[in-house]
Amino acid sequence: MSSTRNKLIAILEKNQHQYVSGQDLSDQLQISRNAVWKHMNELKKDGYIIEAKPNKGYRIISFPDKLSENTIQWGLQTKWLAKSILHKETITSTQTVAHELAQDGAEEGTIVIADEQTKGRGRMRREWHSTKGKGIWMSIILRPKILPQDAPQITLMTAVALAKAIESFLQPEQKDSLAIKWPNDLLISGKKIAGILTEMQAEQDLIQYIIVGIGMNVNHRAEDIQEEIKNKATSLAIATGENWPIKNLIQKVLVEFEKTYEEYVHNGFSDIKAEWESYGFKIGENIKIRTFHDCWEAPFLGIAEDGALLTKDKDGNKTKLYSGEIDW
Ligand code: BT5
Repeated sequence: MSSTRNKLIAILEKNQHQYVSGQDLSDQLQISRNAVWKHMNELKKDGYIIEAKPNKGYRIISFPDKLSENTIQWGLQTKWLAKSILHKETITSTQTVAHELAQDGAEEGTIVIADEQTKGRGRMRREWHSTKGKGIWMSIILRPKILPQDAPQITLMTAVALAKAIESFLQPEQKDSLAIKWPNDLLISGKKIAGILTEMQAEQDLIQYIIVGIGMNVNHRAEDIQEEIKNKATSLAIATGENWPIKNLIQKVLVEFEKTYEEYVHNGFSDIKAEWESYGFKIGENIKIRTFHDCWEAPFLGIAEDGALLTKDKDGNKTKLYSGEIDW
């Protein structure tokens, strides 16, 4: 990715309603006018619509809807995350491809993102619907120095980052509708808009890598949501009545993810726990809990210092749950 091009986009974005002369651009970017022209052509290939008027200069008419490595990276305010991006229009599962890249030594912060997945998956091999161009289907490669048993905290940390990113686009009166459902779902008005899948490759006490998969329903209309999940799933567009700028949302997700992940790696889980609980769905209420073998109703008391769900067992004794589901 060219940092010159990144600066060029920033200048055009700042001057959206006026022309910027080729000379001005060439001075600001310290490149020849011919080089400015070449960069403009590259931008056009990526879907930017740019007007060029003799004696006036350049003006951006519209930004591309389509995603590409370039459009995600331009204007992205992260330090290390997504410096390496693999974007595909169609992919089986971004998780599967991210595993392959990680095994081949891809560095921490590499992301795999697609417009559509043909074999998107949730936990326990459940299917994850990934409608083309409507959502964020992305996997992040991480190499944290934490113990393998702490890896589930990465799911909770990711949920906090996603909640913050989404919240920054919501109107004040919409913010209360957003919640994190333990352990890996984001809900809006009680319906699922995002799911997180954290997968790990580890040897004894050493994590080789973690892949965090993020699936988020963004611009689905009601008819884009599959029949079998309609009663439980929605999209940001359906919930808010507006189309969302997917590229900007991806960039915000990446920025919040980087911040929250650094906070977690440096300070541990305790700060994240408080933030998580501020979004926690049904804390203090009775919930239906399902584990592999069992199903019961008990109060949701919050999450523990290590991220486990705090509740009561069937005999009313306080207990910690590390895996399972909450029905809602
Ligand atoms: C999850 O699993 O919620 C994790 C989903 C992770 C998806 C991402 S997309 C990028 C990356 N690549 C992948 O292949 N996966 C990751 P779980 O908690 O098991 O929930 C799965 C259940 O959610 C399904 O059984 C359906 O009931 C429901 N579901 C499927 N697709 C959905 C969607 N698009 N929106 C809301 N709910 C959905």
